[in-house]
Amino acid sequence: MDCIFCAIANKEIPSQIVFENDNLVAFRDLNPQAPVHILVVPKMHISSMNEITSENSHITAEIFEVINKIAEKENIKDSGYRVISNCGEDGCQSVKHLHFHLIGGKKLSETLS
Ligand code: D5M
Repeated sequence: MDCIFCAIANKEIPSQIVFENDNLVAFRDLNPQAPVHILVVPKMHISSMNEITSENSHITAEIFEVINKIAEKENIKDSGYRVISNCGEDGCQSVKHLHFHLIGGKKLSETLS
């Protein structure tokens, strides 16, 4: 399977990793939309939010715990931030490996669509 985020998780291609543990990796987005733009992804290949199940949802829970820690480390915890996961065609998901965008470091737009 040809998956860019699996390749990042396996260190087959370089990325700016800011956090890593056995289950997940967090790295800076190649095309940052804000001063802080980090992607948090499970190391296990899960294609999208549609594939979250009772067997793997503990990893998603862990991702949100880690997002909290990264926000603190990046100094955006108090000012605020946004977490987005695009899903499927209408959601404009371009990489078919579950990922959560952590975006902050500036006042974000009020519109989500
Ligand atoms: O977002 C996919 C995101 O993945 C998009 O913001 C660019 C980012 N991206 C793609 N390739 C890389 C690499 N190699 N390093 C870091 N970031 C990357 P989506 O929600 O699927 O539209």
